[in-house]
Amino acid sequence: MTEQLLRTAPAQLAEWRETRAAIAAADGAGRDRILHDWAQRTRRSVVTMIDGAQQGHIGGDFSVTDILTVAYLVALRVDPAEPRAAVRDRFILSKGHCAAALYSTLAYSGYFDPAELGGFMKPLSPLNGHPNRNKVPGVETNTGPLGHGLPVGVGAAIAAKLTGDGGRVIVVTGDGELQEGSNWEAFMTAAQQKLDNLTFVVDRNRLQQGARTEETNHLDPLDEKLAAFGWDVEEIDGHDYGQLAAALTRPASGGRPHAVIANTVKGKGVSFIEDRVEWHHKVPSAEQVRQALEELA
Ligand SMILES: Cc1ncc(C[n+]2csc(CCOP(=O)(O)OP(=O)(O)O)c2C)c(N)n1
Ligand SMILES: [Mg+2]
Repeated sequence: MTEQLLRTAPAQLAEWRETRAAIAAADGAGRDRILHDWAQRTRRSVVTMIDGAQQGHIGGDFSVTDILTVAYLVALRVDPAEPRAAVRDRFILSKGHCAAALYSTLAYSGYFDPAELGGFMKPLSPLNGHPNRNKVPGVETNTGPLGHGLPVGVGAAIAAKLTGDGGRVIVVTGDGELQEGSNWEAFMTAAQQKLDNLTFVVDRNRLQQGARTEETNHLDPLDEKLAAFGWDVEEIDGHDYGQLAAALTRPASGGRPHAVIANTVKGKGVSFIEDRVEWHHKVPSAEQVRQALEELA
């Protein structure tokens, strides 16, 4: 393995641990407030990173931010001080074009110093446009070419079953990404292998690159298709922290893998970016950066 350029950030790690403990101790409204504040900071970070790099995928970053937030602050049993601990849950962001949201989440969880986020997509920065497990601690597998995260997650879930270490795997794909046939092979294999330690979340924002999913490949009825493939399926509001927390911590059930259709808004949180196809990878102007940061304050 290549030597990691990024190291654990102790102060940030302490903040993440305190925040997780505060969430665990809070009532529903208190938990939602903490998670919302964390997610909005992530979104502001994404805006700043994309502004600095003058490239990125802001719409998909914003739709997946709440999912990432609940995964790392509530669901995953991980230790950012030991990203390669032998026993750990694994999170795979298959829609790797949304690296800015993942990097921000990892940095604010203490995997590395948030100051590094300023290097996003700059020459020699480990924070490439797509996540690389050999460069960024916390990244479990390289993604970017769509359709690979779920098959890798199936393999990780099989490995956890073989070792019996109790590890769980969460994979997030885009909805346009489900046009990749490799996902459907993985759906079949996961059911065949009874991977009840695998949770698959689809970021169902109904937009892909350049079009609505409905115009290209409508996917519906996605719940019935996944159920027919042998999965336990639930549909949630992918911006509702309570629903996300319940879905991402649901205990293994009867040998069936778990699918979560998370209905989201691409560009969530900024009025002029929400649900607009051009914001898949449009870069905000200076004035739009100012307005976005104001709306996310
Ligand atoms: C195999 C592959 N084909 C094409 C692309 C280019 N690409 C990057 S993002 C994207 C659209 C993805 O849409 P979706 O999965 O719905 O993601 P989201 O809406 O969450 O951004 C495409 C086609 C790619 N990364 N990989
Ligand atoms: Mg989409």
